[in-house]
Amino acid sequence: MAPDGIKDGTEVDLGYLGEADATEIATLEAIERKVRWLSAWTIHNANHLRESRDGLKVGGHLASCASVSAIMTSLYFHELTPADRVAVKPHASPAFHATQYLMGQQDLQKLKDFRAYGGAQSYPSRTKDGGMVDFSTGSVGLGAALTNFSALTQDYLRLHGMGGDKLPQGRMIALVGDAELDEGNVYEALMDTWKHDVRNVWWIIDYNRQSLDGVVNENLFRIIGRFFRAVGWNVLTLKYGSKQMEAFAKPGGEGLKRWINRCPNDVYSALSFQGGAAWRKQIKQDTAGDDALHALLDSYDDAGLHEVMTNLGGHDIKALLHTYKSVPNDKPTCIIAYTIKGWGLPLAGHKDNHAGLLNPQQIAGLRETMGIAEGEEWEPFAGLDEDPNVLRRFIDAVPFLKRRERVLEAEPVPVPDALTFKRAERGSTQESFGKLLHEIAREGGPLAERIVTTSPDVAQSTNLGGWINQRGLFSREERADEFKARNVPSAQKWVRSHAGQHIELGIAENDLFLNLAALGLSAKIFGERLLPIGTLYDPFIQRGLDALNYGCYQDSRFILVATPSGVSLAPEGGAHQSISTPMIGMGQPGLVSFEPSFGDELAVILRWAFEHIQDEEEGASVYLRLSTRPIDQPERAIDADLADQIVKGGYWMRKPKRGARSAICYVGAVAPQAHEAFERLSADYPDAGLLAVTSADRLYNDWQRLERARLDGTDAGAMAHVEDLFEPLADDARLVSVIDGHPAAVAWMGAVRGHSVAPLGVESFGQCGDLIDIYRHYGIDADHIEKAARRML
Ligand SMILES: Cc1ncc(C[n+]2csc(CCOP(=O)(O)OP(=O)(O)O)c2C)c(N)n1
Ligand SMILES: [Mg+2]
Repeated sequence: MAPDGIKDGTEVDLGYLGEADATEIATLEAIERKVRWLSAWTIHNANHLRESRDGLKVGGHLASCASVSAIMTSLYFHELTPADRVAVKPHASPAFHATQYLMGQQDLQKLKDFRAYGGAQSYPSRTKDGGMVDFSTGSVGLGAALTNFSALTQDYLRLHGMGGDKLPQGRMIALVGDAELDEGNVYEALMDTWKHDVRNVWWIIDYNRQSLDGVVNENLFRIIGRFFRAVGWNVLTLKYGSKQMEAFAKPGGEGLKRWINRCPNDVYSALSFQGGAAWRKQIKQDTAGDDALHALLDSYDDAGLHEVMTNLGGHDIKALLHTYKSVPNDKPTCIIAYTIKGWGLPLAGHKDNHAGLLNPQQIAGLRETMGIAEGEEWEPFAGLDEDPNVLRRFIDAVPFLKRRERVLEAEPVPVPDALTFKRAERGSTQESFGKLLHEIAREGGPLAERIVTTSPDVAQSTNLGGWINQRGLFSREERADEFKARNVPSAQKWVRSHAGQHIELGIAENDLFLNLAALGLSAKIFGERLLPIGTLYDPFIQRGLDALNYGCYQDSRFILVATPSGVSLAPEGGAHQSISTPMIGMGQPGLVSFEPSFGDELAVILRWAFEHIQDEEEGASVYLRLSTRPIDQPERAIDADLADQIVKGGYWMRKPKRGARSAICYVGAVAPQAHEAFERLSADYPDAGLLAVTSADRLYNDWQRLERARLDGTDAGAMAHVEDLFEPLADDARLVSVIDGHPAAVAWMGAVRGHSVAPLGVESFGQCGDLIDIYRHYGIDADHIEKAARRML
């Protein structure tokens, strides 16, 4: 009978077990032992055998690895195809590296250097470990959620016909720790990707019922299972291993199954730690009078009973393979695989085992149980009965290794020499952004085709409307704009189709950043380049900051447009003001930030950004902090030199005379205040300068890169752009810096040539009012700027 896979609502039907290929199962079981051993030995080596130079503990998560050794083995050595991509739960890193080592994809030295400089990373990392890692993990909940968005990216590419036939439909698979489902971002992701009817995602939950601090709540997973079903997922619960299934079929077996199902999580964990005699005592005590069950228990010795009781489905290769086969369709699938944290190790089930290590006696004991001779600990196949040549051939033939190249490449998308838009006499950077995208959409061509925008319910209020009107909303379900169809006047055309190029999200900034992260990895994961642009309100960067950091950490490439920002949204009020985001822009690795004042500057920066996010070697993601404040726009032609300086981070709007003793350096929306103060000041001090800072981040990093080269003696006498800029100033010149944000983002400029600075900016929340009151309140109006400049002179 062909197994239907699902029984009792969600439980996987294991009635098929006799059908599995016994030789393959035995080989996979042998490999599982090596994965478990090698992760234990890697961690032991790092903690006990490597010299500690700093006295710090090294750590590693032994119990978390043993919990998933069978799941990982069944995936990598059987189930995965080259098109599948995996996010491995962070603390299973050693187990992951063991699988790669056995596959001949990881160097022994990297294992020996686990958690050391240049060694295998503590948590799987795309950028540090290399192409074998599909998705970095570390911050729990994010890796799992990223697979949903990566599946959405795959759907997007397929429905747009990108990649054609050569784009295989892989499964985006997350190997998830059960406590990761405490993270709220997980549910945000499930909701948003449900709206997009995403396909080909699997989450395999390592249901060991333990987190870091201890054993988790019994009933939690009932709720979690319901949630998955509510958002249309297949939920397969894999509870029992094949040894347990065999026991259940014997006289007394029903009673055993009943006892297991009623056993509280903490008791099961504690007994897993205590072993055979404790199981026997507890079960007998709880089932007085069930002679058949007691006879069944007594048919096992202590070791045998322990083996059966800990043979949960997630440790049973046969059961796992069948579960994968039972997945009924391409809908997202959650497999809840019961496991024991620390399975097969002396610390199995102990509530404190999260960071637990084995002592030298324990590791020696484990080595002996594994049949490994001293000195052969790193040998891939030591201690196995199977012929090493047969094992090697088996591994070389696994489907996962059919294509070894995991990091794909895509042709760069050509970017025009200049981006144009209709200049207005007055306008905000946000408006200019909308116009620029509108113009790109109108012109069409490769750049327009490869841009994909996304926004958490603020597409219109961040001026993406013009773009969306022309390019449409992406949707699996084709749908006309009902308002338009009924001739209801609206400036927005929301036509949904496969061809749409805007992915609308719910109000979930974590989802925005994860979606950007997934879209921005498209070239490397799917071999098709997308140029993602995400828009949100600047203050809500902080809402999704960890997800933003996560995207940058794996070197995903996207453009982030954050608007409105600062206090310049004045009447919108304090709760929406962003103050520290300029510091985030500077402090976030993998993200270059800009805050232009004028539309023509933005046009130059955006053009550069499209190239920069495609630059494999030197590139990064780009963050544009924009404003809704309309200001007078300069009438000028931007030549190549000025464009270059705008991209480098700053230019003299009014160049100081040589020996000038004063300069005002402004950022973004406060340009008019800086200009006004400068006009007043220069009446008395005609030498003074006015510096437009388009990117404090670029100026700072360029300067620091050179400073480091000077320290290392590797500089070639070059000057940083900011050093060049300040070169005309007198040694005792003083600067006033002004920004609609935290002043520390620019205050460092005084250190470049030893000038003193009056840093003006916003340091507190959160008044609403008109710009006149608000700028005065925070001391970033023309009067304050002028006063600060004069006081210094
Ligand atoms: C966002 C975040 N918060 C906290 C941690 C620290 N942390 C690492 S693992 C862990 C517990 C994870 O438990 P579970 O997901 O069940 O994994 P297990 O070790 O049981 O497999 C915690 C709290 C983290 N890595 N990320
Ligand atoms: Mg757990």
